[in-house]
Amino acid sequence: MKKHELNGGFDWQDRTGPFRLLSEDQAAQYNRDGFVVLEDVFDDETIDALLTELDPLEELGAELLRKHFDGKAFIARADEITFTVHVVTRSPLANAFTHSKFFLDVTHDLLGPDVRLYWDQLVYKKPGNPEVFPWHQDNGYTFIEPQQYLTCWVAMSDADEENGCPWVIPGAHREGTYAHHMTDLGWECTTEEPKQRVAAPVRKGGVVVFSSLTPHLTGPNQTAHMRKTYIVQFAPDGASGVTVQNGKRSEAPCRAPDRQYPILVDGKPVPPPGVSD
Ligand SMILES: O=C(O)CCC(=O)C(=O)O
Repeated sequence: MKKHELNGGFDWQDRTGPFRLLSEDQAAQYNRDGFVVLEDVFDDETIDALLTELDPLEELGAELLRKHFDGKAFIARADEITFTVHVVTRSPLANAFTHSKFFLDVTHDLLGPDVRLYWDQLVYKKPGNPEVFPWHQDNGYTFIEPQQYLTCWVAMSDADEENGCPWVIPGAHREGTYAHHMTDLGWECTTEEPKQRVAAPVRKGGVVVFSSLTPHLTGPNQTAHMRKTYIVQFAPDGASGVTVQNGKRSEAPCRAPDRQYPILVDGKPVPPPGVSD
């Protein structure tokens, strides 16, 4: 895979302890393979309460796509795969969820003491969708510096090889961001079958934790049921989006107040709005 034009002199930094949440083995797997699957993180009650609030937002978005965009906009296709972004701005429950102890601890372990929410989106893969979501790194969508941020792929339903769980190319995160090209299905960093790929099935309430630099895809959904995930991404405070236009480099800090808020400052939790510490 070819490197991204902005990826010069990247040096992967292994995360070292002491850890608040991860075991030494889990941290070693993250450093080596670029991902770790953590099962039974959230209970059914928590996930079901979120779904009650978030499913209507997804349905609204899919309906808008059908009504005004012939069912398709950018990489979303109403009856195959939808991306419902920034739900923290519309759902107090989702906002509070991003401040859960799990996220505070896992981001402390894998990013450091000062952390902001970077992005959140629901991704629903609809029954019978025959397409993969192609190999990509999350940092291939928008180039962020530092390149190492964190994706938590929260399973809102069981995800396996039949219905479109993530697959990763282990170890490939250590080279930094690769060049991506656009396809009808999304940005892609390789069209070749990698030497090794590993499936990351996960049960409802579990989380696939991976680096923004871990190349991953999700498979087709060959079942009659919707596969649902809530993707919650965190970046170290001070991260910026980088673009180059006509040879001029610009940086935009990831600090949108309504959706890129701090969750950890100096290792201490920042409570969600309306909750005092
Ligand atoms: O969950 C999916 O099916 C694909 C989503 C994904 O990989 C992403 O949004 O980066």
